[in-house]
Amino acid sequence: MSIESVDVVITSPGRNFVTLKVVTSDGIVGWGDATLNGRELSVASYLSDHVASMLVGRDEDRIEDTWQYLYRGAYWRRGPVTMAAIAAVDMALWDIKAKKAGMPLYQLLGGASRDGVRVYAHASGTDFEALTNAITGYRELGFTAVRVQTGVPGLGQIYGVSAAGPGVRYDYEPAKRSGDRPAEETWDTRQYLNHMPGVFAKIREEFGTDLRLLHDGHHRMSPIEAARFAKDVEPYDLFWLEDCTPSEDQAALRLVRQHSTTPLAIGEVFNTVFDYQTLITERLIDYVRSAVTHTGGITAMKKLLDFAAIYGIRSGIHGPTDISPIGMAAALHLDLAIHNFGIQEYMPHNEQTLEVFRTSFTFDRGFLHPGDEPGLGVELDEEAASAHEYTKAYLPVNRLLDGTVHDW
Ligand code: GCO
Ligand code: MG
Repeated sequence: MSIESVDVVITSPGRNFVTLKVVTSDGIVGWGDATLNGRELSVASYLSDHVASMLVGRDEDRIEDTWQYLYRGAYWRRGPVTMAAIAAVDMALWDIKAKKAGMPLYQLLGGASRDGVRVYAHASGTDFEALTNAITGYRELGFTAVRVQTGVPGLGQIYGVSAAGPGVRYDYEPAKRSGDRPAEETWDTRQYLNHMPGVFAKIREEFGTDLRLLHDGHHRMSPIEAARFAKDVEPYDLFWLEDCTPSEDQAALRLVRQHSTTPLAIGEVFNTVFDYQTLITERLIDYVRSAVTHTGGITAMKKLLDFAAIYGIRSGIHGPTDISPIGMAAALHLDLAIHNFGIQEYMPHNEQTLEVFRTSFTFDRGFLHPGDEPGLGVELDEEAASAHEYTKAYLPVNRLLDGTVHDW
């Protein structure tokens, strides 16, 4: 048996997704997520122009060999485009292998280590009232953990805050269909640092100590600013502070660690285990934030999480809406199987997306399960997908008040 065809499906049910379809000579279909937000077509081209023809005729069971063939074989290593392409192939091959075994993927990864996967939702609001409405809404839905982002007085629309006003919002979506150029946002770290700790104080007063609270700094602070922030919010018991500094500077977190016990999470823009070498071996983080889709797939992610486990570091796999339900399924199977699971991000996809990608996920009082269908448990409906044409969308560009470009 061998791989017979490899195709790329691009669809845009409210947002863009790139999916790889691998079919074997005996008709088994495997799906992989290759979505790279704002740069989708580059991964689609990498796969259809350069990878597809190499896969046809290969033994679909040789997953590790295929991974090394694409990673080492390209000579040019790492980077989000390459690693998203490899991830899509890897996921599709694991999907096929588990379908052949007649088992949900997590069984092949060692079986379930827990009954369900604790997930966190995104609660946001332009002001405190809108934010508390969102938190209350998520608590009523059963969530035990929420990420909190809120507006900063004096700044306009900023990262992580739904512009749609009070209430529970499922559809915060940073990629904007803004024509040929990205939309722009404004930022001022000083105003943010002065505002945010007070918000956490009020949330603890209002909601008590049970609720797990997370926060995303989205790479905007310098090391010394991040150290101050992590120290200021220490009394409010954050589950984690994410991406407090620009992540490529691994040594920056040494300073943050010296000043605070607030747990740190980083890695959604990383692509390989090498991006974590200092962070993990020096125990500078508590949670690994990579997406399976952007880190070379299930094969690479399992190795990364096993490496982290040796240092007592846990998983916090990236799961925003720009990871397709296929990438999310890959995360859930890993989450269920590994011992060093921490938490899983969960931004539910909109209804249009779920009509294109049929999942078998179940949600029960704050915990997700990938379901027990053989394989990843997600099937793409190609007819439904073809109704949604690709539409260019970009993540915003961020500027300081004086116009200087800043990390978004
Ligand atoms: C998160 C992330 C996302 C990213 C998005 C970019 O923690 O969920 O920061 O919201 O901004 O995935 O494509
Ligand atoms: Mg993030």
